[in-house]
Amino acid sequence: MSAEYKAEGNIAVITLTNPPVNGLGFATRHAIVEGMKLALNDDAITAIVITGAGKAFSGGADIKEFNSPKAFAEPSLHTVINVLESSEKPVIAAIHSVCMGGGLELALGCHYRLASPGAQIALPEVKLGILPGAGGTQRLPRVVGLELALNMIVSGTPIASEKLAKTALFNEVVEGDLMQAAFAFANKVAAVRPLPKVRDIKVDYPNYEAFLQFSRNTVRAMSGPFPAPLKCVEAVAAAVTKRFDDGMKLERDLFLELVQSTESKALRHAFFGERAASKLPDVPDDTPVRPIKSVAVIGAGTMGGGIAMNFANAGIPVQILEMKQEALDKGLATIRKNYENTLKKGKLTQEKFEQRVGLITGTLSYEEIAQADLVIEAVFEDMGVKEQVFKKLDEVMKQGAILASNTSTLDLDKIADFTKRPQDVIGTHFFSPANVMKLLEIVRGKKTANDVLATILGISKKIKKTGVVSGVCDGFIGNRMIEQYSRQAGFLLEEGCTPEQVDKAVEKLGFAMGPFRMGDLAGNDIGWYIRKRRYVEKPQITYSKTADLLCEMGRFGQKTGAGWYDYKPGDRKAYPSSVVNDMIVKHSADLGITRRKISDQEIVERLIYSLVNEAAYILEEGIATRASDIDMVYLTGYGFPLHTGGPMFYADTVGLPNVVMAMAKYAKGRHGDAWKPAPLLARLAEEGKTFN
Ligand code: 3H9
Repeated sequence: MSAEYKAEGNIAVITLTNPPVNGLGFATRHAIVEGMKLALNDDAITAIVITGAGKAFSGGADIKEFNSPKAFAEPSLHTVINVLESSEKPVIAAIHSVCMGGGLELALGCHYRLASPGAQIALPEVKLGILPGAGGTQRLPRVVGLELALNMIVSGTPIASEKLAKTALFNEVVEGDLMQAAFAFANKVAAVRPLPKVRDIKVDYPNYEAFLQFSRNTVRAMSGPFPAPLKCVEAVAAAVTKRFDDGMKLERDLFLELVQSTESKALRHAFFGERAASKLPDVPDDTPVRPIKSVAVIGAGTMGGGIAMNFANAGIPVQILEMKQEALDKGLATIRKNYENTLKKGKLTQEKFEQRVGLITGTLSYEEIAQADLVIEAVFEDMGVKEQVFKKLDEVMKQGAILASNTSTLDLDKIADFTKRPQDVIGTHFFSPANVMKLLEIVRGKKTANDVLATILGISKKIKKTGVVSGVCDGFIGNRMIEQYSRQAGFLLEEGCTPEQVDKAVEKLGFAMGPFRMGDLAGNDIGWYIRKRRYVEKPQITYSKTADLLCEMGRFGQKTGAGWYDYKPGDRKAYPSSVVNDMIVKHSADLGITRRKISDQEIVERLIYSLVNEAAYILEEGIATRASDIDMVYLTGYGFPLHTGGPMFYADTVGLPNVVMAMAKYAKGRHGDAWKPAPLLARLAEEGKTFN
């Protein structure tokens, strides 16, 4: 049973008991209906209170059931709500903590609703690419008004219950004991007949047509590739333009359409992917964690500063260590400026500004950071420099401190072995700008202790990052894959594309930025530096020389005012560059390549399938724990379009046999060796299976 029935004198109490958030799965729905039968058949019962056990009233429909027949098995959520609404005895919802989605729809089917202050009230279905499908779009406007309901449904943002106290959503917002208040209320309304039903309320909104048209225009402009927001407007509109039952039918049709859409499946995949990423099969949930009350960051550069801000934002004091006073002052001034900009934009209060700036201090002495619980090194990406830093950290840091490296490509096991405590060493690879980007790649060394991993996974949540664990390999998950993508981008230039054509093709799919605009933003010299190392270490790997030629021209990107594109002073817009395009054409001629017209489809396939193939190796080698971890890396760190669900989910959607078939075609072209399918990919394609 996922709901408990109990009679407290003349009041029946149905308590949802489906942890963690009392999702309204099949068993819970069934148990609610059974509870209602008991209450209605017992003459001694005069009213029914519905509430939730634990940390939620209800988080809504059980999303895990969405792809199974259980989602719509009877009693469906509609049936449950009908049973409540048509009950001859008053039904009162006692709401606390979380009341979302189907949970709120269930409450709206009750005759009365009481809430504790601070309860999060939302219809967040749009964030999963669907719309409230159990009457939410029809009932919420009837109690909070058309405008507020539309905002809540289109944004999915939770509102604290006390802010809705004046609306007809709640009969009371209760300061004291919720259940006691619910019993008192139940006794008060026990004899009321007829019982109030939300469906009977009329939505009153003069000039609703103008408002709805304005909403359609605004939402259409904002929703990009996602169909759900506009459908939400259509469904809410029906609450004012149609009879209740007709509005319900429209809502149902739109819900069924959206729930099948790839965009919704992708968003649901990302929802569960984000939560799965924090779990490791060999690190149990009850693994002890080390307390992190203070942090030190080595290096006050852009990366170090950004990393420090994350901790200050979470209320944790951070020391930044630099070698020279000048560099330290510059770093601290940049941080202050960043916070000042946020303050000016009104996104930070003066009090928070001062608190955060006050939490970040500077030092020139390793001895002064010795007591920090966690130290993160963000120095130059060079093994010799890392060696010096880690030997020093090993010497000065207190026992039990976690020693983390922000390396993006170097061998973490080697770094760990510079110390006598490799079990305390871990990689924390932040993405630039580190105070903005969601991804934190957590690199697990061979000797990293489980409690160190569990601590960093916990800290990543605290600083609001999506933490994804990677094993040690060159580039870890993200950069190892991006190398294959960059190689293809380079080959495409040699064969006939311009940087603009390549960028536009993937940006049309929804990428935040194509590879060349990205290179100009990050600095083309970084890749150049890495390739020079590779030319020595891995001479068997081939690269297009175009990127080297570009760097030899001094075109490092936005920071030098010129890269793959031209830039004008004070303007970040990328202008196609005739100098670069001439260089590319000449390079093709030097290689004896006849340039050809390349379709957008070929560009997209080559870029994405090169990521997917490398990812299949990564998965098979156990560098990534699961395919959805790889998707989370790309969705949160590399601007991969959310509506596609990440590279692995995208490949699953296209169909792995189709991916392999396209790869076979490209294998016949130049650098065909890059297109040999990874064994895992080949096997899954052959068996008709998917990554996720
Ligand atoms: C809906 O209602 C459709 C209807 O309109 C129509 C139907 C016909 N189902 O986020 P957390 C799990 S659609 C299943 O870390 P928090 C989650 O996976 C639904 N599982 O906790 C995780 O599991 P695990 C509309 C769910 O305290 C665990 O709970 N509702 C659901 O930070 C803890 O999650 C939503 O979209 C669910 N509905 O935040 C609400 N919700 O431990 C989505 C959570 O195995 N949920 N889980 O990894 C949330 O926004 C947050 O989870 C919530 C709690 C605020 C509730």
